[in-house]
Amino acid sequence: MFALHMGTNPAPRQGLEAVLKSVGASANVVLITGHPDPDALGSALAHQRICQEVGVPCTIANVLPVSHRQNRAMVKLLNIDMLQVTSSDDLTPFKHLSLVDTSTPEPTIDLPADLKLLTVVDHHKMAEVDAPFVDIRPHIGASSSIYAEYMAQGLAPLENAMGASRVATALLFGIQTDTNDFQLATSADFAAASYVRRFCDSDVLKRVGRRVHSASGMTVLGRALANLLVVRDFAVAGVGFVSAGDRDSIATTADFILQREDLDTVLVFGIVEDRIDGSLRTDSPSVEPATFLTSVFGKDRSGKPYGGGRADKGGFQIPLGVLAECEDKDSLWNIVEQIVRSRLSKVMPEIEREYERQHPDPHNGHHHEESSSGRYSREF
Ligand SMILES: [Mn+2]
Repeated sequence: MFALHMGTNPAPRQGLEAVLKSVGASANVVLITGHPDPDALGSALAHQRICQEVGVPCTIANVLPVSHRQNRAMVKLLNIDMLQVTSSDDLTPFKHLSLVDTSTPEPTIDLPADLKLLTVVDHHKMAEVDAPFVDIRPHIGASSSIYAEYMAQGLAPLENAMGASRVATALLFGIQTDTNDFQLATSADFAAASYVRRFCDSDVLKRVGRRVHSASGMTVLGRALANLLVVRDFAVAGVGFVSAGDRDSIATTADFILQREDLDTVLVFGIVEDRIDGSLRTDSPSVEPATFLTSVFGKDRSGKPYGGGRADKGGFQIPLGVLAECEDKDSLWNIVEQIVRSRLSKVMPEIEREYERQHPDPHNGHHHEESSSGRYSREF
């Protein structure tokens, strides 16, 4: 009876409050989908605070680790307490599930059959979700903006001092991150940000806001720059083996290279655990990341594309299957590099020629083991 769609109801916040109050003291869990990012974390903290106000015990949980260094700094400096869930057993103490910044539960874990979906607050694509409270607003820049709006409208308002600054700071990071530092912000995002800003912890804002690059992230960047293949305004760079904890350095490297003035599309890829993992960044009005990645890498056997994305960025993951067991890391990397290059040359034939030009081999144009041996085998 409280189901709300697309924020058309004049005051979704009353709906959320009523639904939470209706469950009494039964335990709620906000299970974050994917690697926790600032928007999910900000929304989760806000949800937890609202639960506290209405007397519902609420735990924030995650399955995948916080992988981006800046996000780890945020979790640490804001003291965000999360339950690390590894199996569905960890979720049995909870009666109700709340989803923030997504309408799909984490797919890598089976949910207990009796865990009921209670609330969904999201700003991604409209989805058919069956829950007592659903507030999905595809036109807003961040889920954190939606939660900030509930608070501004009087649901656990930040004016009540208790724990306000960490929630406000997390919400601001969420809005800032998902709107690309406000470049994509709507008026609702600006209104939300200006409401939370005055409650923020300025010191934490300064400390987390500083872009942090790890030493290994710098190494990834260095490898990418050393291996950059440029064809007109497009660049591709393979970075070799990257540890799971440093996966985001592939994305930050692509962001960095895109700043080169003569480039408008950048693809960076490496091997992370048992897959090829890559990031695409583009400023080009004619490149649509999801379409580009599908035309290059195609789809898996179930018809799902290996990559996807939004207007200016995308990512792809291609499982290596049994090849991942290959002990000879240099050979495996050579194969992966060759595959990505040959896939790209389907849409951009000049790539192969540019590679040959950069790697002249007097003996055989197709073997480069000697020149690349040992360069990428060390994971960092
Ligand atoms: Mn978001």
